[in-house]
Amino acid sequence: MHNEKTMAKHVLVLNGPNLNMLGKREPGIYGAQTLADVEAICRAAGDEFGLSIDFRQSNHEGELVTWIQEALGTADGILINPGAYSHTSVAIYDAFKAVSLPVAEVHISNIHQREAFRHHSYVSAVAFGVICGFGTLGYRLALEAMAQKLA
Ligand code: CA2
Repeated sequence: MHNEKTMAKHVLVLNGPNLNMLGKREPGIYGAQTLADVEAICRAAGDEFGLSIDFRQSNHEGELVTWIQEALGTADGILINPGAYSHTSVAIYDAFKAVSLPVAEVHISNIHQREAFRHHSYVSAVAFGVICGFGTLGYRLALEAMAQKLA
């Protein structure tokens, strides 16, 4: 966390289950870019918008909850693509409620164009904004919005 106006704001970028598979399977839905490519997009956006980026992925709900809890006092905001936990996890919702940091939610695919079970996200209720369907560009757009939010 940075209180000085001149210091870069610190954003924790979290990716949920199976996002480590990006670029390796289902390119029709998620595109050809890998998670390493997404990290590079976030680091470039961080440089452009004056944010320092901590980029992580986990397949484990509890690990994501722990990272959200630890963000209290260490991060200024959280960008999350919660993956399938978007649609199931009250635990992640509760963690965000507990830390009350600004949250931006990103989905690579348009979840509203897909199966009905993907149409609801618990995280959306605690996010200041939600982006879906713009592919990996959504991460960059969300970081621009986060920079404005934290300015
Ligand atoms: O569109 C998104 O970003 C999602 O959060 C991706 C999740 C899905 O459960 C959400 O409904 C929408 C799944 C990520 C799985 O990514 C894969 C990538 C390549 C191959 C297999 C899975």
